[in-house]
Amino acid sequence: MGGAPPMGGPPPGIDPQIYQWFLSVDADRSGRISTQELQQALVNGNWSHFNSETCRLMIGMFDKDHSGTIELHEFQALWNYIQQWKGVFERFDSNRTGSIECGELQTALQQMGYNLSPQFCQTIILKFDVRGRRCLTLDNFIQSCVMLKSLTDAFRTRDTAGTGHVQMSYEDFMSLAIINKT
Ligand SMILES: [Ca+2]
Ligand SMILES: [Ca+2]
Repeated sequence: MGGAPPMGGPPPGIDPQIYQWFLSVDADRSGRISTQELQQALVNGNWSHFNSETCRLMIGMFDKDHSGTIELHEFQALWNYIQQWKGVFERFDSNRTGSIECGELQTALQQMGYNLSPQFCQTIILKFDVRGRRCLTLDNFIQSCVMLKSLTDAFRTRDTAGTGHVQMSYEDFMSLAIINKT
């Protein structure tokens, strides 16, 4: 056979459902998904669209060929990732408000293995909740969890004795902050 796939069908090896989702996100039918298209396609529990930083962050994670956009072969991994976060978010949104409040965030972070104070949870919410609602929607929940993970990983590679304390140089600190800027 070979050649172009039949009209409307997915290319070989691509799940038909994933292909349909890809087509619905790829609004201009260019075969690539941009930050703007992803942002339009993803909604939070309160029907607001995802913020552009989270979309850029996720595209960066799954843009394996560094084209700046998500093509069909990269899309499945991105889509699964979003669905996983959605599941985590819904699990910890115990009062079903469509957002994660401070107490819920505290439980979530604890169960993810972070040892952080309630005050720190407040700080996260203040920093990431750009809408001023004192809670996190799915987009800024993903964004803050990704940042926490990469900062924690970076800390742990330096905290080889596992004491919770590291000594670091000024430049090392600055590099960490720049690398983890979301
Ligand atoms: Ca790409
Ligand atoms: Ca909630």
